[in-house]
Amino acid sequence: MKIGITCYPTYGGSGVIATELGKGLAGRGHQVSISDYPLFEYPPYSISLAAKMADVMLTEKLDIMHVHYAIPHAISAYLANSILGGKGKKHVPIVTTLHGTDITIVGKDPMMMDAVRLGINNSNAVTSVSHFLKNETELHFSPTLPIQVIYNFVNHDVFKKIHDDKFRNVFAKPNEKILIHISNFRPVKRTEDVIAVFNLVQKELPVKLLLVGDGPDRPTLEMKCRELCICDKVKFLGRHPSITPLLSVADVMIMPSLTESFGLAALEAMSCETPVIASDVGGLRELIEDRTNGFLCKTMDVETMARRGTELLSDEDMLMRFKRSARVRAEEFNIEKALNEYEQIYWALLKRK
Ligand code: GMT
Repeated sequence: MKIGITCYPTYGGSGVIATELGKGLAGRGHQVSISDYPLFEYPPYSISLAAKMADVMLTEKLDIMHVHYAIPHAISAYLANSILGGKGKKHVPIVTTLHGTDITIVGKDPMMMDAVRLGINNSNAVTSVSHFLKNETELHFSPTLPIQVIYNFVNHDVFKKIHDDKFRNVFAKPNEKILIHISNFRPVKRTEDVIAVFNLVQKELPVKLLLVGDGPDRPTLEMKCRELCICDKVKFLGRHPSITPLLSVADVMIMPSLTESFGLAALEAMSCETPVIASDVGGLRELIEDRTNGFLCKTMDVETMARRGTELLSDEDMLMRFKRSARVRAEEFNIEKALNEYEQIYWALLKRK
């Protein structure tokens, strides 16, 4: 098949999933083109994108256009098909994968409601990355199409624990534990809770915190660390192209988000044998098994998160058990399964064409 894939060219799980899906499909002999046209960085993004999509659909004779996010990508794809229709050309079937932010946050803005619905209902197939997101979408948008859940995945050979004591020594002494948080530091990630939890844990045991990523809340966090006098224990590492070495030196990840439609960073951590203390929300409930390979705590309940963190980090047997179980659980979210499910959708649409 010839498949076009569109995603946000930014740091984030949806871009990772779209890219890995493209690589996986190419590995199975499909021809895949991923849109990374530089014009997309500038307004009017959706219209430029639609024009580019129509061009690629036509010149590459695409069989399928797979877009990640309803807004604006599904709407751009719909527009692209209208451009093709205007030229008397055939529509290309659109597959839309919902990743969350447009549904859970922007989608609830009444102004955007109809636009999101337009994108979803003009797709030929819609998938979501968790049951939580499927239910949210059905509740708020009453889509006309059934939504199929296809869980996110990781490459378990890439996200695999690397044993490197020398690298670990860069961040912590042998007697110190390491907590890690990775995100884009948006308010939804509750990074202030990461600092609050860490502050409580570091009062109980020797521990360091690695903060990976960047975003709007970072300056506030840096100030908070100064206020709490914990700067020597917290490392702001910024964005990293390869996070496996960092996940591998960490003992526990903390993800106190207000919501996560899936929580790909948690899956990546688990694949590197790093258990996760997370909020009991969204898709995280479908990934983390509470008290087995992580802890699910009430959102913003930093005391409980800190208690669980201290408990886990100070009990070597329990920590080993959780680490092993995290990897076993992560292996259930594998790319082959996801590729089969996406391919089935593509073939069914091609048959209908
Ligand atoms: O969470 C973000 O800010 C980034 C966003 C993205 O576009 O990657 O993440 C969303 O999609 C990921 C991939 O499916 C999910 O793992 C994240 O849970 C989801 N973010 C939210 O729901 C807040």
